[in-house]
Amino acid sequence: MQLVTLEQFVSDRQQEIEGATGAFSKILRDLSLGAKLISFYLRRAALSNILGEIGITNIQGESVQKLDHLSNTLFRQLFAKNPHIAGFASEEDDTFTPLNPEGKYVILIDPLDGSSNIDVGVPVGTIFSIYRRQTPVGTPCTEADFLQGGRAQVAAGYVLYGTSTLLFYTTGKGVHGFTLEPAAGDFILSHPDVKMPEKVSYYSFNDNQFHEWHSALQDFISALHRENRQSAKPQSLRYVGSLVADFHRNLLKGGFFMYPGTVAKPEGKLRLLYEAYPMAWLIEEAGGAATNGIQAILDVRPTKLHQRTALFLGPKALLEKIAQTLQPHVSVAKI
Ligand code: AFP
Repeated sequence: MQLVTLEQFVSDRQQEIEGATGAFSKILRDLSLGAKLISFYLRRAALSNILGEIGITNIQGESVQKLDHLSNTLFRQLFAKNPHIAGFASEEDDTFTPLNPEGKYVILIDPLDGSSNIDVGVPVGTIFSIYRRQTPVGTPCTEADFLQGGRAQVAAGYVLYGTSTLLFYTTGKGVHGFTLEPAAGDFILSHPDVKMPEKVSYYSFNDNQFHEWHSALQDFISALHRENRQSAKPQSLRYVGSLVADFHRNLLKGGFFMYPGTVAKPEGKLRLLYEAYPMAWLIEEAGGAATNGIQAILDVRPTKLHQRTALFLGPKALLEKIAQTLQPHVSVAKI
């Protein structure tokens, strides 16, 4: 078997990002270094007194875990030293941080997604998204550089800290996955050009909110359950509660994920910029689809850094069916 490292793979494909000059390789190198360090911290977290909460609440209203803080600080420090990165925005921070005015790119990150799972050893992840800045090089970046919309991403990906540490990314030329070889300390190509199966083997959602969803969505899911009961090969429920882990399983095995809004809170829980855009691009590149129930996520216009959205991820045919079901109720549910 030929071993191809992430560094080699990216450097061979520099031209995938139009006009790239080695900057993208350096950004991915920082991302992968951050991922290796977080992977190391997570493995010995219970032994290093870095589990548990810090005692503060972040901009999302969520309690900050020690490892959230550590991961956020780590990425900020790595990116601050990278001359190609003009600014950094994180799900953990109130607002974006301008970094190097000479940088051409801005980066958005969810440093440790699913962090309520850390204390119990359940997989968590990092999600990232990179844009070419809009404002002139040589000036401090502005919020507009981060609010360009999902179709302006130049790279997006995630790291899954699971039984292995995996890094999957896209630059719009397919989705490629790498596995961390701990002895060598390198990410090695393990999943070239991933395509999502059409068949839905798993469905993933938190049905605790079933009765708060719009009735059209309740009816759709009840019908799915009925079909499953009659099927010789029913779909199985798998829900980790870490988006990266749920996404990754469904991408490789074939599945459907949703985190819809409720009638009272139609905007849902997940973040458009840090979670939905990167996952939407990845799944589209793998042959699937991502919507907010009705509209393609990548076409949803961003208005603020911490905007939330309903999120549906899965094979195109299924998401089209859901969109047809929800469309007549859009004015009621604002899903
Ligand atoms: P935490 O980072 O607070 O654990 O939230 C994880 C997450 O943003 C996403 O990764 C999950 O898909 C989703 O929330 C799970 O939310 P529920 O716990 O409400 O099901």
